[in-house]
Amino acid sequence: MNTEIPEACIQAIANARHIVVLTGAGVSAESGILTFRDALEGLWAKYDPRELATPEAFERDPELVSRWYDMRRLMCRDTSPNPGHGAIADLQRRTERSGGTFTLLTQNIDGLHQRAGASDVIELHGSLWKWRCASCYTPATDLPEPLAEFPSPCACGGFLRPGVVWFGEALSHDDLTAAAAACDACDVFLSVGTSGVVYPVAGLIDLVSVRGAPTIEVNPDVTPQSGQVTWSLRGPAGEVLPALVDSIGA
Ligand code: BJW
Ligand code: ZN
Repeated sequence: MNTEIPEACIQAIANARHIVVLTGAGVSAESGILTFRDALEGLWAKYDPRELATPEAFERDPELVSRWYDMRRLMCRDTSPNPGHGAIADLQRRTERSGGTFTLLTQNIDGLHQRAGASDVIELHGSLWKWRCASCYTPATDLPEPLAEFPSPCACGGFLRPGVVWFGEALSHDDLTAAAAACDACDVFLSVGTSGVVYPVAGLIDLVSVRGAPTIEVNPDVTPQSGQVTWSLRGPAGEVLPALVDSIGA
């Protein structure tokens, strides 16, 4: 790995009593999950994900939107966590073993952090694995893989939808409050694989920066936050994070 990790960055993580990690689609890229802004492949190439991830799209074409999310659900089922997910889970274990606090915030809906062994993950944009009725909100259980019908009906006459947060929808108040409280209290904030353009999550880093606490970004590309963070580690999460965690002796 060519990315050099500054010693001060390693020490900031090694000495922190409370670490917040915020992840986005980039952490799952090396598991073969397309990031949100990647062009979709094959059958789905003609659709813009930004236009499918809305309540209006589901209302207009529930079959199309159900098929898209079900395709993604199966894609996530059929892949595995990568070394980036593993390093985050290792860092959580190391931090908690030594009596510290670790808060893992993710915008991802794929469940790969949990499969890598992370616990208490705050899924700010929901989960592909928790569907519910769009009309009566009843949670759906034992969904077939793939779904049997597109869209799948609820007993109330409504349709099932994925338990994710679409554009224009509110994030869970409790999750957002917990995320903000962690950002207000942490000693170091690590942002991994997010383009940093989707609010309110993109604003969480400001709660850390304003206090002068160190912030770290892991991303192969420049983001709107690159000029603001204390350290920008340029490279893929699956390489940078294991190197970072190794260097603190987790
Ligand atoms: C790698 C890598 C490797 C690649 N290693 N890295 C303030 C200003 C302007 C607009 C707004 C605002 N506040 C709210 C808005 C509106 C809107 C918004 O933010 N719009 C912007 C786009 C302008 N926000 C909302 O609508 C939110 N709701 C809201 O504000 O509600 C208000 C309300 C209050 C009360 C009542 C009602 C309403 C909701 C936002 C929900 C976003 N949902 C989605 C879809 C989830 C389901 C699904 O996946 O289908 O969440 S959108 C999509 O973007 C998804 C992602 O979680 C999210 C963030 O994307 P992410 O994770 O950053 O991925 P990418 O693809 O953008 O970037 C990948 C990155 O990885 C890149 O940087 C790569 O370089 C990098 N990378 N390989 C490391 N190997
Ligand atoms: Zn219903």
